[in-house]
Amino acid sequence: MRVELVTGDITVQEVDAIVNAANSSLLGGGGVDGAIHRRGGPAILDECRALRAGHYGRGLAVGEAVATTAGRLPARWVIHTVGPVFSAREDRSPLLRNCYANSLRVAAELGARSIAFPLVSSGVYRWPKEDAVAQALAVLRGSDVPTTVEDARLVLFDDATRVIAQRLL
Ligand code: AR6
Repeated sequence: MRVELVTGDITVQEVDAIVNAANSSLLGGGGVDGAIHRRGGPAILDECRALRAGHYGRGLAVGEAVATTAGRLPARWVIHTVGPVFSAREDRSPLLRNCYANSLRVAAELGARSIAFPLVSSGVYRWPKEDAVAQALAVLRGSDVPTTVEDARLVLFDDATRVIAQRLL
């Protein structure tokens, strides 16, 4: 799997699947989540509501991933995942890595060959950006997740974060 760093907005990425930094409710929020629902239109929220009415009655657990349509976005699917809220007292990094690994597994079930990830947990959930990049790359550059994905993009929202990521890559 090729790993590429990109600066910009995840909603405009022309890939098979984009990953949403969602919350357990699956019913929307700010940051990446807000941008995806705004640009993708109501079809995404409709499918999220259907998930909540079915298998995900209690919502999506931290570290798990589930797919919906991407509505009007250029991508075919949105893979929703829930990052952990950063804690200085407790190491929640295995949960953060699960977000990437489980998103790749869902991508494999869909047959997606390209995927774009935001830097999960590094916004509202306050994960320090440099470590968030390190956790993402540990999974994306590791070889233990079976997937159909050939191209993975890590989409950084600003140049400062991209510089950090470039150094780590
Ligand atoms: N494209 C790419 N990256 C973005 C974009 C965008 N359009 N917008 C923000 N970022 P966040 P979290 C960056 O807060 O920390 C929501 O309310 C941002 O600068 O979107 O996992 C959900 O509903 C940051 O580096 O996700 C949850 O309640 C990174 O994306 C909660 O926030 C992630 O920031 C999830 O918080």
